[in-house]
Amino acid sequence: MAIFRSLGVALLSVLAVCAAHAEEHTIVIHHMEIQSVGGTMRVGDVVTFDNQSDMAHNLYITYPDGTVDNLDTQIPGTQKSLTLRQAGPATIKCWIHPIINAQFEILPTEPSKH
Ligand SMILES: [Cu+2]
Repeated sequence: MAIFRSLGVALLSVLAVCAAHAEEHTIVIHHMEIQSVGGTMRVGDVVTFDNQSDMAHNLYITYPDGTVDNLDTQIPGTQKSLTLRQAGPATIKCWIHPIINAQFEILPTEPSKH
C-alpha cells in the first residue's frame, strides 16, 4: 500500500511541474483595437486582456472546432483572463465592435519538458 501512496505523490509532483510551465500573456486593448498578439501561445497558457480603452468590450475567443470562450462585458480599466484550451488557429473578436478581429495560432503543450 505504501508503494501506491508513493506513486500517487510522484504523479502529483509531475502534474505540479507541468502546470508551472504554463505561461502568462497580457494583451492590452486600446480604443477599438487589441495589441497584436505576440509571443508563443500554447494550450494551458493564461491570457489576460487588459482593457485600457475608454469603452466597454466583450471579447470572445473562437477555437478551431468552432467552440467559443466568452469573456463577458469588460468595462474600462479591468482585466479578464482565460486559459487557452485547444491547439490550432484561433480568433479573438469583440461582440460589440466587429472591427476587432485578431487571428493567432495556439500551439500544443510543449512536449519536451514533460
Ligand atoms: Cu469592443
